[in-house]
Amino acid sequence: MLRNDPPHHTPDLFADEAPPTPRVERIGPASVVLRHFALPIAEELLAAITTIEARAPFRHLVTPGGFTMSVALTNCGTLGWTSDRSGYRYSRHDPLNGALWPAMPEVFLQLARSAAEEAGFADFVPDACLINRYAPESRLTLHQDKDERGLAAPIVSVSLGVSAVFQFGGFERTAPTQRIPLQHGDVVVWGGVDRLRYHGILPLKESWHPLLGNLRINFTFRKAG
Ligand code: MD6
Ligand code: FE
Repeated sequence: MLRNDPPHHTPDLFADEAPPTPRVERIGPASVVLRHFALPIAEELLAAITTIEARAPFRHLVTPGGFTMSVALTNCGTLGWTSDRSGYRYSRHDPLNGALWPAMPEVFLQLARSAAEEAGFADFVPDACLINRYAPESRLTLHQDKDERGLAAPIVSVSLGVSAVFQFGGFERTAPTQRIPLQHGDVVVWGGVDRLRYHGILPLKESWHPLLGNLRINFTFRKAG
């Protein structure tokens, strides 16, 4: 503001806005949302995903119970998560073509490590990155992430594109859930005592993001092996 503004000066358009949300929001004893943490590198991340999906396309997996998931998934890293009628598992090979999953880009590794560190988990080295793509109405019902061997390591989860509502529950499916809106660039980190909490994503609302149209992409880094 100019110091000698006349009294009738047009008010600052932003002066009445709520203060920006805190950069770090604690959602559990060992869980935080790092608001906009990935924003500066969002376009670099999306370019890397384009390269990954050229080799390992997004697909709708079938659950052991015979349902086709509404979310489309691919992976990068040494281990990839897959599902079919015989169960959920981590595999070194993409079942679509038998090839190794694409390598984890350096920019992914650095993001995972720095976000984990910001949340108090030093030296996080993920070996698996699940990439989920949501179209309008896609959802992820409440689940626990328990197929990983490395339950001591945190999970780092990055949201890009259209906003979604994340449900963060307890240790039983029926426990009450917090509803946390996740926006483009937000990163969730959790581990420790929260590592096995139920969580999910409510059906995606039709909406528009300049970089991803009506889609949301989420990727989660884990130590699976
Ligand atoms: C999603 N995320 O945000 C789904 N799992 O689209 C997850 O299922 C998830 O965000 C474990 C840890 C963090 C997550
Ligand atoms: Fe999960």
